[in-house]
Amino acid sequence: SADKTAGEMVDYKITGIDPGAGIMEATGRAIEDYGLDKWELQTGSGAAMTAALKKAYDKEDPIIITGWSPHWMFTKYDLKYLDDPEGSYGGEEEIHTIGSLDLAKDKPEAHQILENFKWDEEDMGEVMVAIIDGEDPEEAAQAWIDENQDKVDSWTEGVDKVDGDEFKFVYVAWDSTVASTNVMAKVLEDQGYKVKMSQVEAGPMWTAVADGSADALLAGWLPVTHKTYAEKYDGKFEDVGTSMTGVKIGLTVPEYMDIDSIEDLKE
Ligand code: PBE
Repeated sequence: SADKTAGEMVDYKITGIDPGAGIMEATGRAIEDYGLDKWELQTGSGAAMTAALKKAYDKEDPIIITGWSPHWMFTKYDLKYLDDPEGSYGGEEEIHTIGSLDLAKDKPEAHQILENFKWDEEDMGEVMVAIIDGEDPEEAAQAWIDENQDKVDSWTEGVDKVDGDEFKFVYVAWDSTVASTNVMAKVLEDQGYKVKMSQVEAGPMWTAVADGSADALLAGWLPVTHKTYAEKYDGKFEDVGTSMTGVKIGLTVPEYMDIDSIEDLKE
């Protein structure tokens, strides 16, 4: 009812994702920064979170989730970020491509393509929405490439083809990362690489690139989201390039909820 506080409406529960995600660390920080002592951040997965969101949204029930953009959830539902006056979630984030220290020397062609790789929220959104609408990730990636050959050509222009060299991506099953990794896997395959994609958790993703057991990851969210990982492995990876700017993380609620700021959770 209208006189309940946000906390009472959602049982003081924030629906989170996998524990290694940077947004989980940022949410722990928000709980401290805003003095949300009664609140609990629940861990799960991106898929479990969007399932909970759908269930709540269909009934106009209250829910508070850990959201990020680009994400298809902002296309499918009317959602808003809660204001973050304390800056617990940083501001504008960027998505960086992180390579192993040997990448430039061992696989210069892939390194050049990854350095050139830049796209925008709309591009990634097309791939993400196709996947959530039921298309196989590989097919969704191929369809996007077919329709955006100019953009792909600008990444590969002047780069020599290779002959079956192996290339290993590590990625986490975040919908945004599934989209980018599938697209770049296809691009590198077209260049002649034999590409392997290993799905892991966030910590092991950074570890694999830092110890050289993987060549690259496409989901280095900086400067805030993955700051802890970037500092932990400082000097053990190459920041190859920025694939997208103006991305964001934060607490997210349906528009029909009558709160606007993380400060409103204190009541
Ligand atoms: N995310 C998507 C990740 C980075 C990419 C926002 C869920 C995270 O929080 O670590």
